[in-house]
Amino acid sequence: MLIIGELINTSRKLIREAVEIRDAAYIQQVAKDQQEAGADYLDINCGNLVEQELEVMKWLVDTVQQVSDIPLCIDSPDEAALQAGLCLLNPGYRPMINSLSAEEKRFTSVLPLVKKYKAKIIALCIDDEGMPKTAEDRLRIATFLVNALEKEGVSHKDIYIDPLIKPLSTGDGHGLEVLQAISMIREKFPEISFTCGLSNISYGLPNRAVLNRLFVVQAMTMGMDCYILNPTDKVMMGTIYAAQALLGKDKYCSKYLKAHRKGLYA
Ligand code: THG
Repeated sequence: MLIIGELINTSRKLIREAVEIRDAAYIQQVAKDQQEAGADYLDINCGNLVEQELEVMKWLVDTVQQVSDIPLCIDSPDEAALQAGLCLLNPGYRPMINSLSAEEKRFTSVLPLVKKYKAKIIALCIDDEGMPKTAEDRLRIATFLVNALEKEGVSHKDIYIDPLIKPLSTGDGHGLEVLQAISMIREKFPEISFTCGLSNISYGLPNRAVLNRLFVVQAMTMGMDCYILNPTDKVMMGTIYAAQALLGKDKYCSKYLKAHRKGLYA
């Protein structure tokens, strides 16, 4: 299981305010909190600051790297912002790029960055026809993505397919479609990974935490092995450590026990 900490995102009010006054100490505290909570990567996203995105991306990467040595996941809809963040990263680890998709323009513009930075790549199940509707749509788009990336020399092990989670509030089938898609794609490509922005599932509904917590386990049961989420949520982290052990992915329950000793979950 790989955890990508989602908290450094300017769509969050506190982060946006800290960015506006360039409050490095606050950003650095959020980075340290996520690292101590067990994050493997830190997502860096300022995509909603369109005009200033490049400058803010550089500042965030620089600010975070002063206090944290875990790998960064550079998250932007804009290729220039991805490049601006990637070129500042500490050498010595494989960064993650979030993301490319099967949209022709997006695929061709982000692919050179994947190669240049030897990055792990999150590949979104979206193509020029738009958002996927069914599990079959997701399988078709994922198949295109994995084959196209493989042709360009990207190893299956470095591909993280994001099946694209849509809010359950906008369609009764939006949970099940994703669960079916994970299982179908996993069967076809046993070596790839999956990731997703988990909290999309509960958008627009009350008591979001219970939906997020159950969906985490359902998706893991189908083969999800990486999440973009808030790692300081100890109840969520406990659910993940427990599910991992129960699914036979944690030899001698050692990760479960270690995280327990460190007090990482409730
Ligand atoms: N897939 C991929 N990348 C992604 C997403 C995805 N990156 C961005 C996003 N989705 C995941 N990251 C976040 C970061 C913060 C929040 C949600 C997702 C968050 N949301 C608050 C909430 O849900 O209540 C609202 C914001 C606030 O706090 O004001 O915190 O799907 N590949």
